[in-house]
Amino acid sequence: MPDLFPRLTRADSRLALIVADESWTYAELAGAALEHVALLERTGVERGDRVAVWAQPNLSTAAAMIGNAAAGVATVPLNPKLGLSELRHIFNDSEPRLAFCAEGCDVPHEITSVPSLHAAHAPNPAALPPLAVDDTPTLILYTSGTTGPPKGVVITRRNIAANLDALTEAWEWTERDTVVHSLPLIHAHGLVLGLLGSLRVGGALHYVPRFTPASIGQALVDARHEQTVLFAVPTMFHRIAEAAEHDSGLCEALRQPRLLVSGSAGLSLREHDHIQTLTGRGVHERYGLTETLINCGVPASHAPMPGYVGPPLPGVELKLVDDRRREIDAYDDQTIGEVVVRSAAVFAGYLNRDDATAAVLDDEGWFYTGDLATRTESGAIRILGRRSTDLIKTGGYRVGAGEIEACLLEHPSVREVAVVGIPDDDLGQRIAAFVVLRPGEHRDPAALTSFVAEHLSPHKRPRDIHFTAELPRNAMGKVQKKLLGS
Ligand code: MLC
Ligand code: AMP
Repeated sequence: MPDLFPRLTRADSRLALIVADESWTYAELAGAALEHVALLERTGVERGDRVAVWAQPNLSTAAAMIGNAAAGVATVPLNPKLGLSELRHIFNDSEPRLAFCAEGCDVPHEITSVPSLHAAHAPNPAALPPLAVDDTPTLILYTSGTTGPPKGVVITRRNIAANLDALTEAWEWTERDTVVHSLPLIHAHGLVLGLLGSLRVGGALHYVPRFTPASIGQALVDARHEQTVLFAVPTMFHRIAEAAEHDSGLCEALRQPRLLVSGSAGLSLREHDHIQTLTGRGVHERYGLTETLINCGVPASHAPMPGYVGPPLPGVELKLVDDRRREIDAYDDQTIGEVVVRSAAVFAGYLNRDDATAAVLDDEGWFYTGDLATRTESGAIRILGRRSTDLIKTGGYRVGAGEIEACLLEHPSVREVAVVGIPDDDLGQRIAAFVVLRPGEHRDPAALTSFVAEHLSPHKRPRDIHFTAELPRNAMGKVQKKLLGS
């Protein structure tokens, strides 16, 4: 029977996870996960339920997520910095039976409708029973749309296995690899690829709890006797490259990994060049979405392809379509179409949102990404932008303009607001809000920024606030966002 995490079933003494200065072997992780399974039983959590897990950088967090998966319980990972409004929405929508937080970590907010539990799992060596690769929901990943609050993307065991196996093939990823990363454990990148990916291939993950260029450099130095692979978003590569300009040790550390992999947003040609100039080696890009996991990637056997995210991964069908969803045949790297994909990794739908699912997933299983791209003669994809300007990618995080607007409209001083993404060398896009104040209110940009950071998450806060007497509107009264911030 196909098993989601074969090495946790074998449970040997191979190092599985390092978080800060603590580490567990596969056997220890399996034992801790089984302890979590027992805890679920004691608290009455059953197969098919959902359990929220505060994604604190801690070994017990990983044990809880694996334990949930083993018990047939879906994990709802929670950003430790979530604001109360967003947390309320996630809890109301996903109705978790329990919220788990690793002992010693702060739970930022208490919501009394959901029992909350702090625990530290013990690494007593054991073996996990096999986890059948089937359609059991395993993760509910909350992600933004253009309007409304974030939607819960239901990811199954089969989605995870299919995508990780495709990446394993493309990247020649094996148990000899140690992945180094510092991505939050709440999204496809850090959680599915970074954590579950390492565990599925039977390699190790060296998790860096707090991203700085120096902490990544140190992790690479610590792992210098291993074969490493570095995963990061473009903002991280940008900051690492800037720091490496004055740090030959960091340049040297960047030369070590078998692969440097960038994703979650486009890595600019300038950044590719910068890293190549500093280190003499390039970055392999891959492209995906929460709903589809990873669709394209430059194979390890191929040189990096600046500007391109590579061909579709094995098992991923990809087509480009026009505005009316008609297929475009061109392989000329010029004709632009929307990327549409079909694969075993495509999600099982949005939780409680059949309407939203139907809008992006057709009857034949094709998922409409909203991303615009061209395709070369050899099938390599070049991502050029998104259909909607209301989806902002900032620091690799997807943020909906509508969600920030709705939040700011709750602030007593705000009468009208429009949010846009402005090109930014560091963040890719930075969130900018154009605000019309109520009469008599005074301009306090810091108060508005903090309002969003506290109600939603800090990464959703506008970096620029522009006060304006009115918003540009067309004859129909619709705000013309193209006229803002350009
Ligand atoms: C600042 N802070 C505030 C604040 N202003 N807090 C409250 N109120 C305010 N007004 C605090 C923050 O809490 C944080 O605290 C600190 O300032 C810095 O926050 P930030 O500015 O938001 O972080 P930054 O340094 O810009 O982070 C950059 C980054 C981050 C690259 C580390 O953006 C990141 O981790 N990105 C990864 C996103 C990701 O994983 N995406 C994957 C999506 S999946 P403190 O305490 O932290 O200092 C996907 C699919 C695919 O896309 O293809 O992969
Ligand atoms: P998310 O839902 O956070 O996973 O965001 C998915 C979006 O990130 C995609 O729809 C793309 O717009 C963007 N994205 C991910 N990887 C890349 C990449 N390598 N190049 C360009 N855009 C990317």
